[in-house]
Amino acid sequence: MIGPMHTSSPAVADLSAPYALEASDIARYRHDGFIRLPEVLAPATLAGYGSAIVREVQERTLERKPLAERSTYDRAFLQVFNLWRVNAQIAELVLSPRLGRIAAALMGARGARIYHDQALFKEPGGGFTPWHADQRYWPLADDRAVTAWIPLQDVPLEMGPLAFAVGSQDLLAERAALALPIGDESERVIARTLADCPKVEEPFRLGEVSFHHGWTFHRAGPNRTTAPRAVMTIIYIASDMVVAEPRNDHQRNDFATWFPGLTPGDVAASPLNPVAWEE
Ligand SMILES: O=C(O)CCC(=O)C(=O)O
Repeated sequence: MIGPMHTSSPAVADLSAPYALEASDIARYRHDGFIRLPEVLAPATLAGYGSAIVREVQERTLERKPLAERSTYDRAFLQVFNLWRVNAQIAELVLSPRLGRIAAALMGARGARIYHDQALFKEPGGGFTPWHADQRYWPLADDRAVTAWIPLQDVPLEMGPLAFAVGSQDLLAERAALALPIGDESERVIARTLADCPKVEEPFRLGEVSFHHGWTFHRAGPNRTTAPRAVMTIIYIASDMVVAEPRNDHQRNDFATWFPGLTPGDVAASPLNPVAWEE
């Protein structure tokens, strides 16, 4: 593993400075289950990290089937995990105090540690991302988990920006029925069940970052442009999060992959889960 570099470049300084998160932003996140924050990262900062992420994704996705031969899930995006482990420059972004501090404040936690990162690139002509909620995949003891969705270029509507069902993290009665694996069935059932739930689907500007709760239902439209939709995501958990007994096969797989060496009841602090920010 390569650890984060400690340089004094302007990009690193940008990643250390606190973001001016307002109490009203936190209240809105808790109410809506997500928040879109403008100007979290400077375009110049993102240009450098973005090129590194694009290079790593390209190298790791050379062999792929034509879109027409893939499942709905595999048409939605190219997915590359934990680039922070293999690229010291990308580790600066993923472990950045600026993003970690926002995540901790939104979760109401003393600190934020990394669950994992994922680059999610929607290819030109790539399909929609079906409705789903992330936390059905995660063996966590409580709901203090949040994903930062970081576009590496502007994302107009025709490129498939992330869209959210407002307040859907609080649909506790519906959760069991809607917690389907991501795919055609989740798209159909969740779209039908949440038909009356307000949705937010808006373009993203470069520098804007959204944060969504683990139980917020979300999707993204297809990429109808000729350019890839390059997005980096970072999943944070509370720094004192406890690992739970897995409740399904996906959680068993996640447990083995992201919490090596831990057993249920442990604090989720394997070597793969460093703290990005703590009070
Ligand atoms: O980027 C996408 O299309 C989906 C992202 C997503 O589901 C997530 O970040 O949880």
